[in-house]
Amino acid sequence: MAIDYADEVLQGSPRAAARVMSWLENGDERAYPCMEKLYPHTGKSYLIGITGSPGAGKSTLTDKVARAIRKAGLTVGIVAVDPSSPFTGGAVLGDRVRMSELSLDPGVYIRSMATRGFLGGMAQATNDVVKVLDAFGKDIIIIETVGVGQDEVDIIDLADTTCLVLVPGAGDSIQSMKSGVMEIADVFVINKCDRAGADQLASEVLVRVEQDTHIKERDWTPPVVRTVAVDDEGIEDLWNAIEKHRQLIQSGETFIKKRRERTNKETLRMVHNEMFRIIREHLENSGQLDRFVSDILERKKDPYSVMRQILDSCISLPQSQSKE
Ligand SMILES: Nc1nc2c(ncn2[C@@H]2O[C@H](COP(=O)(O)OP(=O)(O)OP(=O)(O)O)[C@@H](O)[C@H]2O)c(=O)[nH]1
Ligand SMILES: [Mg+2]
Repeated sequence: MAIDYADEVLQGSPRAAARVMSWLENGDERAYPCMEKLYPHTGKSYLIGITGSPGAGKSTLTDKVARAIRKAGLTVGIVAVDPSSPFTGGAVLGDRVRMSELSLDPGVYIRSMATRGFLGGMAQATNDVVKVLDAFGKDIIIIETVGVGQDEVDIIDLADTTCLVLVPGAGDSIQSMKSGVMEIADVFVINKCDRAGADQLASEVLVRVEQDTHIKERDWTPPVVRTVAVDDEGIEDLWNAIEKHRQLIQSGETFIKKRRERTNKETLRMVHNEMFRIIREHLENSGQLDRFVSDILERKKDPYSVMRQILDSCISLPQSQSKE
């Protein structure tokens, strides 16, 4: 009899979890029935995003925070998205975490994801992998991602608490930061506080947080936590800050609202991805795409009406709706 991988995941098999995650990453359709079965068992994990520039110390922090979480008696899943940065030349595929003794702890599950090759995009793939870990029963899931000012920022939509890691003297000055980046942080982490300029950076961030607090009313003022991740300094403070945020948002409306927004986006994104995949496959396999492209190049047709024609032949929505 065929193995029911979803059942195995629910029973705590790390091998089954790995299998399902690989299917997800490879766009293997066997993942779908599994995910359908796993979905009712998701929504229990708390998601922490750790984001920041390449080499900011995200993996080191992830490793240390995961230990703090284990000390608190909770289990943890770690998803490292694009952890290998050409800038640091350092940890490849989460090695920094994987090499530590954490990886021997059955209460910890580590998954690295390369950023290329996902049909539905990185955000979707990460989302899916997080779901598997959620169904797998991990209390807390940490998502490490290089997300500052890049497309991956939407990964931040995933997290319940987002920690933005900044480093003194690394060009992380607040002025140079792209708009919108500061706003994503629920907790600011000034890492590498053993370096010069930490005080200045911390006060710049504080000033900025103050300003924001004046502009918009909010029930949470992002704290600024200082760490030296390599020396395990400030990790307790960071974990406490995350816990505080978790308590606040889990007790309020924000949590429900955030999760609703996330589910909304997720549903639309999945429809978008799947629809695109189906249409593209059809156009390519039937040779229609080639013909369209030739016609467009020869100016017999234009891409605008081709797009309409393709959509009209694919979906027969009422006219008023398809025009929206
Ligand atoms: N001096 C100092 N170095 C640190 C600190 N935290 C991390 N590092 C070092 O910074 C380098 C990058 O650390 P990582 O944890 O791999 O950083 P990262 O943000 O995960 O890097 P990418 O995933 O490649 O973007 C490593 O050499 C770490 O040892 C710190 O607090 N102080
Ligand atoms: Mg890393």
